[in-house]
Amino acid sequence: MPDATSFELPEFTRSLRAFAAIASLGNPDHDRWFAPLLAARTSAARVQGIEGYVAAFDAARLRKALLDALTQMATVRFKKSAPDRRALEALLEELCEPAFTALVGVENAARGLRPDSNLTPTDAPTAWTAAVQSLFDAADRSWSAMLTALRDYPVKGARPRDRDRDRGGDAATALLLVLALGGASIRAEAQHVTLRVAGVRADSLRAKGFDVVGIENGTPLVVVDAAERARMQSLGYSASERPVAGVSSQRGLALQLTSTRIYRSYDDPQRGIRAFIDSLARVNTRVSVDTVGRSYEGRPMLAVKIGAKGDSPTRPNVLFMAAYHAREWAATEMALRLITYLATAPSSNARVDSLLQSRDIWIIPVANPDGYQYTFTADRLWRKTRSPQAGGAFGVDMNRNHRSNWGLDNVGSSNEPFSEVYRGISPASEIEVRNIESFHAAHPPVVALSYHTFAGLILFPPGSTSGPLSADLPVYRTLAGVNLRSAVIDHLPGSVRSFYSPNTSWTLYPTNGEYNDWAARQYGTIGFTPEISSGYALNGYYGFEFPDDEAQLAQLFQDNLPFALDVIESARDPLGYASPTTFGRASRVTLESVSPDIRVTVPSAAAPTTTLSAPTPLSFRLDTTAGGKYTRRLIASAGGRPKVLTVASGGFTSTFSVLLANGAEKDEAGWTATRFTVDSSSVVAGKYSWTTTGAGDLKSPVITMPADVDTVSIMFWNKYDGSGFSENPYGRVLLSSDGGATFVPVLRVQGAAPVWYPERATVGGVKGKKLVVEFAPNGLNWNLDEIAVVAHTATVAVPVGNGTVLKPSENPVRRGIVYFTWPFATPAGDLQAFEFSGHAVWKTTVTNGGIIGWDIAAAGLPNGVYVVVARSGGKTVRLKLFVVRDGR
Ligand code: 0X9
Ligand code: ZN
Ligand code: CA
Repeated sequence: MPDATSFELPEFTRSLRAFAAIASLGNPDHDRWFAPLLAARTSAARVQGIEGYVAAFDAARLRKALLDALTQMATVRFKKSAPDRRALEALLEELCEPAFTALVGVENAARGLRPDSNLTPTDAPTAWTAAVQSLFDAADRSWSAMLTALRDYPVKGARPRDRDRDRGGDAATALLLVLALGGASIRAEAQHVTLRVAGVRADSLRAKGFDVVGIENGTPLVVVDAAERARMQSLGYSASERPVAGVSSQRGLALQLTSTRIYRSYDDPQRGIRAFIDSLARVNTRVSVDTVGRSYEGRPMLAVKIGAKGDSPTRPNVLFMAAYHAREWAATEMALRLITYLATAPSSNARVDSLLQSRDIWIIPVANPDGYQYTFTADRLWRKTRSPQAGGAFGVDMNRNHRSNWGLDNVGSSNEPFSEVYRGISPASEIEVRNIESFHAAHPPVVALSYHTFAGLILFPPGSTSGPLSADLPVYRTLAGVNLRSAVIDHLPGSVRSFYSPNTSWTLYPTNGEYNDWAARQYGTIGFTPEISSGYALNGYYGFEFPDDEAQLAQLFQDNLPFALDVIESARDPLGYASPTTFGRASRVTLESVSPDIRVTVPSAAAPTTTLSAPTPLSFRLDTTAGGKYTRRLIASAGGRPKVLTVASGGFTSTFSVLLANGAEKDEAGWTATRFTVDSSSVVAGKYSWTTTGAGDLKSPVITMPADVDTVSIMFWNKYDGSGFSENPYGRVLLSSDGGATFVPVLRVQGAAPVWYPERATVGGVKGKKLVVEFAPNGLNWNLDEIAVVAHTATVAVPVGNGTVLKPSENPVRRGIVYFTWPFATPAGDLQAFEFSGHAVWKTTVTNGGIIGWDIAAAGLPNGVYVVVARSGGKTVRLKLFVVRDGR
């Protein structure tokens, strides 16, 4: 604790970024600006005691010195033209507003040190020190802003390195215009712009904390404010402004920001969202309005409830949200249109009618009202909230602020307050995020959509690190679909997407503290982040600024409506849902991999009693990191590639036969590889994997399907380096069922998968067919390993045990494998089979009850009569089994 008479003066300059930036070295303006502060620091260090400190940081003197510095900057540039000089001075003063505001803070804090102050003698020095630190931070921030602006006004005769390296320059020019028009409320310097940054990869920019929002012909698009732009320049990147279709480059003018035709600001008393929703609720009995709390600046966070007013336990909850990110106006339009659609659908619309009666539906059209309003009044590309943060920064990225995986790493979010993906000082530091989390506690959603823009994606968890897949993947896939049959088809003219790519979130990029991961972990919510719209219309790139145009917004809504309705409908029984849009439906057992480990997902309820055999029982673990409210993933190490795999789960047994496997190993002949080569630098199993740099193909030999097996799965492990921002490059898997004459695509991968993970495609109707599998990249650098072609041999129902009788899957036994339902309540014991002579032919230890398979075929046993005996804790149950297999 510092006491009032003597306390240590901190360094103050240590945390300053711009102060120490390379770009500022040897810059005379830099020295002009920081000199008064450094001088104050130096003279404070020479004295002892508060009075001396306060005198050294005398606010009035510092204000004058700083203003003098600005005058000098303007004077060296406009020696002859007084109006230009005054305009530049005014601009610089605007840019330095944070510093001048912080000076007021120092002044007030100094007052607290006076003997007549009512602050305690211990608090006052702390407050004063903090105020001085804020002054340094604000000065630093101001310098960043000035650095960019001053580049547009090179000093004549100065060395070229002091000159502009990137003449984008619009921001400063626009600002002068604003100033010239007199008193417009918008400060252009504060506005974000979109830059093209050539010659650097998106992931390196992301790693440096930049807000990469797209990739255009390989060139990243980055949204920056003045300080970020300066930082970008100081790193030596060559950046140029990306014009936005249909948007004037002089949007700094208040007029252009607020005069929207379709879009609604939050606060506008006539057309604003609050006004709109209030009036809708007044005239429409299906609509009621609630607030989930207030934003930092005190705006009510409106939640529109459609249908019955209250939350009934008999109606599953559905939640829609939009505008976690302030600038994503089209997402809010989507939510508003959904409200209107549901509220006004005619009662003859039987589907909507029944959904409204049987679901509790909430829609929060603006999750971040302060930021959203700010995009109408000050900065069209503002993303975060508007709460003040350390060092004079504003706002936190709400989609980095949730309480799960918060701050996991600095790739998926930033600890730097000025960053666009700042995660906040602590988990759920933002009142808006806390309000949303409390809403979930009160009304846990079974399913949820958090609408964002733009990229044409339907993302679902997990998203914090590359590689893992949700155990509820079958449910996410049913609703969102796959690339070859997505839930959302993009019909917008000029769009660069034809469909929204449904995928696990990390295929865009990993993030942490995001909404879907949190809701899935906390409430098992099946949540999606649709990144609606592609960012391009007929007249080119619009990015976050989707055209303010009724026809196009109406089309955007129409494209996204089927998925929204499916999500509402699925809430009754997500696992059992059959989507009319994707034609997807979760199967009882989903096989994800047979090698190097066996991975299956089964319904959660059946997971504890599921058994795997290949053909003898395998021990397995539950994938506990993958979540899974509806299905769970079991992982067993196969110890080599299995030939047959049996999954006995929930009263059914499914048998899979591996028809063909290939892992690029030396002894695996029969595949034809064109521009696919073997690679030993990264493998899933064995010594090699397949690799290709974007072209060629890889074909299997002909595989004959068994005459009585209809369905086949092609499964493999892969990684690839496409981009979540575009449909290209991609890779496809094609299947021929006529021995290689013709092929149809059965799977398409795209996005960024920097680590190995398993993919699969399942195809029916191939009984007895001659199959050929082909991998065909389209510009994709693609690695493949452990490819397996697996026949879905059989699924049979097994009767449930009653405690006294051992029940087989069939008797007499006609198949190769017979399954028994463990008859005891106690899970451990053993199961044996004896020839009628009494000779034991099979024994297995049972640890976890369930369904146990006996592979008679693999054991090569003849037809005849066997006695099967189950024993557990002194109890014994016997069964006489007749084996009558064909030709034995
Ligand atoms: O970065 C985000 O929060 C979202 N994209 S946006 O352009 N609207 O900002 C995507 C988040 C999806 N989750 C992961 N990628 N993990
Ligand atoms: Zn977003
Ligand atoms: Ca291999």
